[in-house]
Amino acid sequence: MSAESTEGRKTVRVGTRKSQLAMIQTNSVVASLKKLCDDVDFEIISMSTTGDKILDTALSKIGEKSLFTKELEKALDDGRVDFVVHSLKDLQSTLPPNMVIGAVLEREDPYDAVLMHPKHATKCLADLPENSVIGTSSVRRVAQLKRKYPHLKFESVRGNLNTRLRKLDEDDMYSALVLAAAGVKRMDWESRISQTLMPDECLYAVGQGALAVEVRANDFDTLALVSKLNHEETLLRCVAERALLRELEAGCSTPVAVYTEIKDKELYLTGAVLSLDGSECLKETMQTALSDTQTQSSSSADQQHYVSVVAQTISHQALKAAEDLGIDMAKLLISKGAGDILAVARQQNAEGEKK
Ligand code: DPM
Repeated sequence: MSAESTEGRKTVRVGTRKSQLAMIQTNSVVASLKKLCDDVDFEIISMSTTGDKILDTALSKIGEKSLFTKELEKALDDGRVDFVVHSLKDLQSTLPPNMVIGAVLEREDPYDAVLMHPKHATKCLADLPENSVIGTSSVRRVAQLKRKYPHLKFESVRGNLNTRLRKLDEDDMYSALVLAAAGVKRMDWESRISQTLMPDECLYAVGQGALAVEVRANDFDTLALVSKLNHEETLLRCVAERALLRELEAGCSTPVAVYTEIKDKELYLTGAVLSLDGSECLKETMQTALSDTQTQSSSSADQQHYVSVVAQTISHQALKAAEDLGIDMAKLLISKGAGDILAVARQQNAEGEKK
């Protein structure tokens, strides 16, 4: 951790993107930490990322990985900030080797939501006229929704959430947007949600709705501080989801979708891999027992990573079971042809990029 002030209080510097949503998320994490430890001061340092600057290209077509995280990770690496708050779904399944996820907070609503143009306010997707245009840059959403709603068209829409909502309301281009309900709720726009997409029509993205705190792997003081924020159930679900993504060697711009649930100490994972046009869809569900018999050894020397997540206070058996579930799901999907579907999707994304 960083600078100690004259009164012996520590100041922890927190990195964040500049968008309103990112600021809301970071402020809420800092507010939670302040409640848990009153002897630490926090300084929020905001910055723009590549993803914020390139607004005219579909996300899936920008070759660059870690679009929204790279500049922040650089600041973390340089020691300019002590931790960074992210939407977990924006964090790659493999982080730089000296970075870890030190906390995963309780998940907000993980589903996707439909926000209608005011003139369609009372409709749902099924009621929209033929060829209505739905704004989303997510290949995952497009692939799934094309299957369910073949009468609709899908167009990329970029920019932060404020920009997108303005485009929906003021341009006549889009009949509706599909956005993560979590972001919409954090922005206090819940009243704009006309429809929430349930798992039978649209599975969510890996990590969607959960916030994560990224820390330097060797900064044990900050790790100890932020670990207080962990939400065990969210963390175990997200470890399984991230393990699936990592094992499929897929990124945030590939059509991979999930659903997870913990019931009676069993973790359930539904994973899906789709072709970009939705014509192909592999979908499987598996489960594993989360035994909680083992207690922790909390020596920082034997720090274990589970898809870059460090959680000293959560049973390693449970973490391992969650990670293995994601890996087994990837193997099952690959045995059914997921590798080919993803290879074609990657190829098509790359072709789109050249045009
Ligand atoms: C990632 C995707 C999107 C974001 C792809 C996906 C959506 C892109 C788009 C990986 N990151 O979901 O299939 O809508 O064009 C993002 C949002 C949030 C985090 C906004 C959103 C807020 C919700 C959360 C962008 N990242 O998805 O509406 O914290 O999970």
